[in-house]
Amino acid sequence: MNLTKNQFKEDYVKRLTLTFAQTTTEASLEHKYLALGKLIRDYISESWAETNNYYTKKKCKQIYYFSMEFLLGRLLNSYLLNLNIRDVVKDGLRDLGIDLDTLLELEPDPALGNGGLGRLAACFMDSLASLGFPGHGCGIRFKHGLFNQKIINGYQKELLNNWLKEDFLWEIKKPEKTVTVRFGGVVNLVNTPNGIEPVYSGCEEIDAVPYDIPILGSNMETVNTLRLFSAELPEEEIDLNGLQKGDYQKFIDKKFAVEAISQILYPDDSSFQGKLLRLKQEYFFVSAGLQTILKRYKKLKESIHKFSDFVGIHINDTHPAIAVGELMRLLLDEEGLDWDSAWDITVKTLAYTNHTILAEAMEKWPYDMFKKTVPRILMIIEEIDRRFCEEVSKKYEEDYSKIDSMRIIYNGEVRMANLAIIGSHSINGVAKIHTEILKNRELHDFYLLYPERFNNKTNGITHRRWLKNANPELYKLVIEKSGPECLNDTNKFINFLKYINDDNVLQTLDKIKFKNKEKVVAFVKNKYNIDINPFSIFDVQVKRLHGYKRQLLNVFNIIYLYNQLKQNPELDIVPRTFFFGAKAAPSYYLAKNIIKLINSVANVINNDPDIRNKIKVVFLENYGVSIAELIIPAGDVSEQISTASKEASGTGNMKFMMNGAVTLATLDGANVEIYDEVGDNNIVIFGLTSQEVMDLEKNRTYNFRDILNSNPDLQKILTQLSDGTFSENKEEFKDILNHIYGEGDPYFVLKDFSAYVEAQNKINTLYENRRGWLQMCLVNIAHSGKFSSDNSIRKYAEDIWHIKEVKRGE
Ligand code: 26V
Repeated sequence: MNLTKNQFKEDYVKRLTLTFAQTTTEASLEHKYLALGKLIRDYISESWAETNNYYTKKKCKQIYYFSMEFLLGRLLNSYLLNLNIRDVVKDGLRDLGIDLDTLLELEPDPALGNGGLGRLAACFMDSLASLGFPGHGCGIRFKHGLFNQKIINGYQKELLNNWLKEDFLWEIKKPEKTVTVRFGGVVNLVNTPNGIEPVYSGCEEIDAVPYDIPILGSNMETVNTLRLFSAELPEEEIDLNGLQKGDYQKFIDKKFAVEAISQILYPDDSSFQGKLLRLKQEYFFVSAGLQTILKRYKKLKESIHKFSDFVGIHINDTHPAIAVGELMRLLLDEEGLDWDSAWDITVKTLAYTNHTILAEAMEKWPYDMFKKTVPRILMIIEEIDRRFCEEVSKKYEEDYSKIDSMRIIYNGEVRMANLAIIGSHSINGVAKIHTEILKNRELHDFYLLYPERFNNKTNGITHRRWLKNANPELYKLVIEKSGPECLNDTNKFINFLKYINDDNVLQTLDKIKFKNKEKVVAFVKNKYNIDINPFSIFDVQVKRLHGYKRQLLNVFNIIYLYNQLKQNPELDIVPRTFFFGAKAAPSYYLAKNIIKLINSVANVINNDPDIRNKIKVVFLENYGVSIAELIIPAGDVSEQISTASKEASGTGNMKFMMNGAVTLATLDGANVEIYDEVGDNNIVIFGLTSQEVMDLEKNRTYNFRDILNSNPDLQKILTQLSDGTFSENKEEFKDILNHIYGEGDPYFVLKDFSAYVEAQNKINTLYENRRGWLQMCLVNIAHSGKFSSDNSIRKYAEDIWHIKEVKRGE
């Protein structure tokens, strides 16, 4: 937008006085922040209304991205950047004696997601709006997001996240757009003059109240909407009679049970537990979202049969897969369509992305729970299942194993992935290798049945948040050197390659990285009172803590290095700081035990004078989007070391690459594609391939003892886990030891250990050649544009959603 400094100052001072009746000198920092936020909200509002009106007027096909999680991160700086007024605002505030960066730090970071899946949804929202696509988000307004992590004596403690403690600046409540969601009760199908109709009795009705957040595009034109629903007790349900009799407890219990639905985000993204509240959350937002979409559609006055020409709905993993049943219900029961027409519309409207192949994360609801909670939806799913079995048995005659593998209801469970696949016209994986595994192994039978539905859409990240916002100096350099065409097309980052031999550019890269590292040094000193060396290699593994991500492999190498340095303090290595950031699901004992190990190892190493500061270990508490924005720009080595075949894509890998780190990786997920882009000389690859992993798993031929018996270094490390080296309590690391000795090292940590140590040595050698290293960084940055979520979204738009960019005024 066009805004002069003086205009901004005038607007700002006015906003501050009108809202808080204070001048800039009297106002508290909090009020200064709030006034700025409110002003920016004003700037956005007009375009927001215009965008919506335009979409309706032009009857644009609109996409709704249904996701249980949106991990947005702070929004104020993104808004300023996308409005293109950040510099003006910064200067204007400075004139008024206010520091913008201090205000930015006051914004709460809404943590409405667990990890990669939720962050991807947020990146996609940004790209949709920035490219001018009509695409919105739909989810839950959790009162409490992902827990805040505290580390106490090396153990993770979970504290309640309370991001709504102060008003959230960016949401607008829309009570008039409330819809009702129905749970439980009994449904009977009765014959009426209008055909068969469901008659409900004894159900619970809940209000789904929308809160809208504007998603502002960098094109300074599009403002899409993220609509999050909050669960409330309908006013009619408040039993005045009961209240008059003084029966407050009943009322309070009821209110509590209803509001529970949007109280808190489930913090476990690693194991499915079949909890009733979770099922209610899923149906709650899906039903609310679909009802809202249908209401909007009615305003277009188009035939319901054309629904999928105007609406596309995307299912982010299986969490919203119940949409298949709910959309059928709305079309059959509310719109009065016949089964075949309803089914045709449903399949044409829905598309599904798979984000994991881990068996323990698959959503399979107990039949009885499902029936009790959403009886009408179960009836419909049973009919979908019956028809599906009929279709498959015609095709494959009596091949029951095929039918069993694909049908929805099986063994007393409702399998949500099967439901999503059968009810969607498109099924995609999130990296090439992941999609191949889905087609050839995990979903092979479905692939044979519906080959045309399967496609790959490699994940991406928004360079606006992960470069422009998090690493502004590097962004400036890339744009300055690679040309303004990069602004709208990150694929042009490749022009940066021209500077591979330009010492000035290489030096500038070095300086920018160093400054970013200094910021981290100051942060770590201030927060943990640990001194770290900005000249050391910053080796970073930040992601959820999970067995398959193998933080344990990283720690084992650190212990190995420690042992080496103890034996030979003269050992010539480049000083290294190992950073970890990771939250463990509260009930994931192994993961929590690994966190304790990292902290115990850190404690020993950081305080051992023999080590002479050659290595340090830092655990960054409460890893989330904000910490990511600090540490990723400072990373030299990006640890992407999952057991091959297990990480669907990974997106942290792309963020580090874009910020000029060298990836140390297995050939898993999108690492494979990063490798294909930068070539063998600009990435360090090690370890089992996914085929090898899958073969070992299939043949059950892996025996960790074979490795252990032939590797004294590993034997020593494992012994040290129970001999008092890292904890006085010799039982301290029993979950880890059981993971190896009891479970047999399911993620092949021991098997890949030697290869990893070798790869780490290679990193050390490569880093010693400063110029060579900087050239690798440059190559990585230049190729990173390929992994912008703008590219991913363009492909979703073209292949799956069939939508076009909208330019107002055309
Ligand atoms: C799973 C579950 C399962 C049990 C109930 C709660 C819950 C909540 C979240 C999840 C998400 C698991 C799937 C997931 O996060 N996948 C990640 O998706 C990223 C984006 O595609 C991808 O980069 C990561 O590799 C993949 O692990």
